[in-house]
Amino acid sequence: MPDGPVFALPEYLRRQSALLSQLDINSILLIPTNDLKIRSHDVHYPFRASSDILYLTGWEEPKALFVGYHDGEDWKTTLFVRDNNELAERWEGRRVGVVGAQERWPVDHARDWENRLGILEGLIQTKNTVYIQQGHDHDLDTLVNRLLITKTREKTVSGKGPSAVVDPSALLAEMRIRKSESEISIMREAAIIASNAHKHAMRNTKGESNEFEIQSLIESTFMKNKSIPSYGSIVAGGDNATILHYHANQDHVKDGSLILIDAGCEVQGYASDITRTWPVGGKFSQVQKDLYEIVLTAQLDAIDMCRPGNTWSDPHKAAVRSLSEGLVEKGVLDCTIEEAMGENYDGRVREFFMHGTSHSIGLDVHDVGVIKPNGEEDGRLLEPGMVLTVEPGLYFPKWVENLNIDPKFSGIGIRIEDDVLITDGDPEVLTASCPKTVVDIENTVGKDV
Ligand SMILES: [Mn+2]
Repeated sequence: MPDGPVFALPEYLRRQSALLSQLDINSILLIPTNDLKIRSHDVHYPFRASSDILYLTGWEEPKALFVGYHDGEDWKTTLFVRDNNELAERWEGRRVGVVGAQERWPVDHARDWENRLGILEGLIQTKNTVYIQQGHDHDLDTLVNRLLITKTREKTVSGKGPSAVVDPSALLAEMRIRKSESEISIMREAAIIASNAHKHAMRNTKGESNEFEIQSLIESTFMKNKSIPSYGSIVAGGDNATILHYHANQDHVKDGSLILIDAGCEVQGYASDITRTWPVGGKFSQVQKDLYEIVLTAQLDAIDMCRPGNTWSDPHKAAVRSLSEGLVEKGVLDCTIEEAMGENYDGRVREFFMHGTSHSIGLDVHDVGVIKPNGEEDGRLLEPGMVLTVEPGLYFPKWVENLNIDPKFSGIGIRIEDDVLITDGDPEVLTASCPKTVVDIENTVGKDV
């Protein structure tokens, strides 16, 4: 049971007031955490608090609700939490409880979650607008919608009651896209643990293996460092690497094959996301090396575009251009560079690289944040404090017909992904300690020290 939230209280108070100050004082803010979900009969999926409640309060337990409202003088906050209950805690685990939340979490008041509906009904009736994230707390949604319907009618008579329901997610997303110093330091830690996990897997694989065994090397490193996977690890040998979101991880991997591992961890709520592709036998074949170098050059070119003032799509454009040049120069594609790249970065290369190059990363591995807040064609400008992935790839599935490439390339999938912090100066690659060049990889795979 935590003694308090991850960050010092003033950081949360700053975030809360940055959000609340954007709202009309005649409104109320309701941020419920995620609901518990059944996996199978009596068993739940592991609980993960909603990223927004983590962002605003650091509260990690289920059945919680953050409330902000203006009392005429100032914004006030209440956190509804499960109260202490000896019997329930003997079954399910210790709880911080109402008193603990009141004393150690960044809110004015803490209350018992069970009483939230009764306490909030009267308060909501005095407000014009309800800012709520619906879909997490069914009873709360029902209350708000009932008040909206009945009070809209009554409002015409008494002037009381809410007349609008607004989702505050976009406001939170805009705040979360820029990371604070303390968030960045946790993200560095998540990046280093994940880098070490990939290194550990490389070192401890010597020739043929199984996807699940290599997965265990990765995830045991996460666990040893008090972290968990931030998404389902992708451990894809040979042709499986051509499936973008492969997650079966059950196959044998032959010596001579490449293995593509897309796996990151979560540390105190913050994600890392790394992909490395390497030969299980420790030595790239010439064909593998040629394709790998094309992807690596594209990734380095894209990382170099991660600078303030560049647009969100500049790294992607650099990757598409670089892959096109590489594929034509190495004779993989029998066309001009222009044809490979396409006028709008949509040429033939997109047959083999069909995903985006970057996504924001933070409390969510595919983090929130509107990329085109004002409809910008090339996306918003990059700013210091933003963290994004850079992950170009090439995929030549054996089983897809009419790919129109030399069969020697088929059955190969390569992706290289790092997490990159935008700074005032050069981009900071948070996952830089994870081997990436051909030489570094060949010097690591199978070389447990
Ligand atoms: Mn990613």
